[in-house]
Amino acid sequence: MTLPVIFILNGPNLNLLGEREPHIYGSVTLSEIEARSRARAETRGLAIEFRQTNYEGALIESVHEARKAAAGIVINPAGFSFTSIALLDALKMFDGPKIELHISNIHKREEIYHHSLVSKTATAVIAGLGPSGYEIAIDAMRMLIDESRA
Ligand code: CA2
Repeated sequence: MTLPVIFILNGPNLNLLGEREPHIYGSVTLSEIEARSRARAETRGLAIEFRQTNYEGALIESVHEARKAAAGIVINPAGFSFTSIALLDALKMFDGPKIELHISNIHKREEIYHHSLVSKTATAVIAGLGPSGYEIAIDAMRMLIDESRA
């Protein structure tokens, strides 16, 4: 039996995680987060497609691809959260569960980080749990997929 696939999409600058601002984002790299996500997905009977891009169009194309290939999307849109109506529009066209994820608690930070456009279409939002948020998002995605099938 083929496992449901979850797309885990990461936006701009997250490739540099672990290199700067450890007081906000921690010292874990995105590769380490990917490895932890793979291990967690395996225990939950899910397959993952883990991607990072610094380009808005590439992120949108991954969302389009997910419409055919994924049972759910976990997305850390990073800076595009606050600017991209195009990303919001693409996510609106994805019918399955969508979890918006931020490593930091965006609401505790400066005003420019308080209004995510992506939240307007997200099934759920996770913020402030650090890199563990990815593993928690995978657990939550398993629950949402099971609920949608019940
Ligand atoms: O907390 C998050 O996950 C964010 O989505 C990260 C974004 C920021 O614009 C959001 O407000 C919250 C920024 C990612 C910056 O990535 C860095 C990588 C290395 C060092 C510092 C930041």
